[in-house]
Parts: sequence; C-alpha cells; structure tokens
Amino acid sequence: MIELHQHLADADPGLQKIFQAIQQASLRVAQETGRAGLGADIYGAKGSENIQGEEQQKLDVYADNLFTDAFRKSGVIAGMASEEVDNALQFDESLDGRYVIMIDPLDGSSNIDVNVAIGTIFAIYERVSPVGQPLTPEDFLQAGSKQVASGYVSYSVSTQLVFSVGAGVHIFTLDPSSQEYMLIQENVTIPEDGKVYSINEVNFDDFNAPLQRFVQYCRDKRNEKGKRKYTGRYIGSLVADFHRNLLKGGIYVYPATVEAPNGKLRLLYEGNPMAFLITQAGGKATDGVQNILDIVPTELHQRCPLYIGSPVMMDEVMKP
Ligand code: P6P
Repeated sequence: MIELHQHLADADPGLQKIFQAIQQASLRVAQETGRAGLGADIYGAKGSENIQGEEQQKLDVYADNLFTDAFRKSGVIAGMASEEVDNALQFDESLDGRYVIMIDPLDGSSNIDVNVAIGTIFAIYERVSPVGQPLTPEDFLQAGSKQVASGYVSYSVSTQLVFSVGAGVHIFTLDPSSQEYMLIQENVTIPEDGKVYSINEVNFDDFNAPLQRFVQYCRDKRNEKGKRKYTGRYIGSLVADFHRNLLKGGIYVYPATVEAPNGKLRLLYEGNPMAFLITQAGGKATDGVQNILDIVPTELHQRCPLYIGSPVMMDEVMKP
C-alpha cells in the first residue's frame, strides 16, 4: 500500500505541504463527523448565515476554521477563499507563498444531522501577482483551466481523498488505525457512458427545453430487452453523487432554476475543482453552454450551472 506522501514524492514540495495540510485538517473533520451527536456540541445550525444567505451548520464553521488554520501554517499558501467567509483571506506571514486555495469546507452540510455523506472540495492555483507582494483579486479570479490541482474529501462509509495534480485522478482511503491516507485507486477514468442521472427533478418545469428533453429521454430510454437504461440517483450531496458517477458512470446536473437563475453551485470552489477532476478522468463539464474551465470569474462567490459526467451522457444533454 502507498501512503499519500509517497505518492506525491515527485510533486512540487509546495504542493506536498498543501496536501499535508489537507490531510491534517480532514482527519479532524472526519473524527468530528464520525461522532454524530456524541459529546461535543458541534451539530445543528450555528444560528448564522454565510454570504449566500445559507444557514451555517456548526460543523461548517468548525471545518472552515480547521482548514484555514492548516493552510495558514503550511507556509506555502499566500491566501484562500472559502464559501464560509465573505472575503478572500490573505496570510501576511506567507506572502512569499506561490499558491492560493479555494475551498468549500463542508459541502452538503445540511446532511450532517441525517448521517448522509458530506465533503470538502478544494481548488489550488499558483498566484498571478508577484510573490512577496500583497494578493490581488486576480489571484482568485482565475479560469478553472489554470488550476494546478483540485480534489475533495468524502466523509462517508469511509473517508476518502480524491485529487489530481494534473496527472490523473487518484483515490486514497483514510486508514483509521494509522490515520494515514492509503492509495486504493490510481488513474481513475470515468466510464464513457452510464446508467445514472443525478438532478433534482422538482425543478423540471424550470429547466430549459434541451434539459427537459434530456430528462424525458432518460425516463423513456429502454434497452433491446425493453428494460429501462437509466435510473435517477440524487443524494443531495454533490461529493457523494459525483463520486458514484466518477466510478460507475453517470451525469450530475444542477441547472439554472427560477430560485437559482445562475445555478446553485459556486464556480470557484465547486464547479471548477470538480470540472478539473472530471476532465482529468476523461469526462466533461459545462455550464450548459461552455466548458466550465474556460469561464473567467468576476466574483469570488459567483454561481454557475453545472453539467458534469460521462462523455456519452454529456454529449446527449448538450444537444440543442
Ligand atoms: P438542492 C448541497 O447544499 C449542494 O450544494 C450540493 O452538494 C447538492 O448536490 C445540492 O446543493 C442540493 O441542492 O437544491 O437539490 O437541495
């Protein structure tokens, strides 16, 4: 079995330190999420809202504090942007750091209290402003194609770290006894086609015509034996739906809706990192019109529709 640090031995030393920080913080989050309702009072709503106006869960804020502290101490990250914090954060003591990181510390956190999988999603870039100087907005508003690494931690049946540094997608499982991430799958590729579509169909009437056609196509399609080809699976946790589709094939769509005219998911720390991963795994990701990775962000927390998954299903959903 190969440990995370051995797998990253040839990566840039700065990236190695970032992944050490991710390992360190995610172990603590895994410990807390694994103690649902026991002891520490970190479950339930915090009684505050994030910039999205979404009710923050106590574990959201707890996870954000853990990752922020770990990134600050890494010494190689000049600053970060988090779903839980209105503005980007600059680490004054690490302005000679080459990297910036964007993170959703705990996506799907409304699922915490019902014991459903949740996840941390991150995107890593090299800063564009001069090393040693204060960060600029442009350091964070880079197209997803500029990512040097991205990944997620899935806190589920097991805790798994899935990431790419631009050389394939690899999956590590946390070994509870050693508290080390151990490699279980290397160079993961998404199946060309799949049987699963993940979308919240309550919004069907909001979908544009091409998406309504696609959903109806999935509902109607049968194989030569007359059996349904597709089934719906929507967990309500992006990391969980994405991970299943990555391994088994499928598509996840969170489109524009009446309530979320630009989609619900955020470009910088949900759409882009997942798009980087799926591209590395041979899949596709769009906003319903263009490759997500080509979008040049204008705002830190901007939202984007997200269509992501197996190439055959993506080609079908993208038909006009
Ligand atoms: P809805 C969780 O809040 C999340 O950001 C994703 O993890 C998930 O896929 C989606 O929103 C669920 O949103 O509107 O379908 O409940």
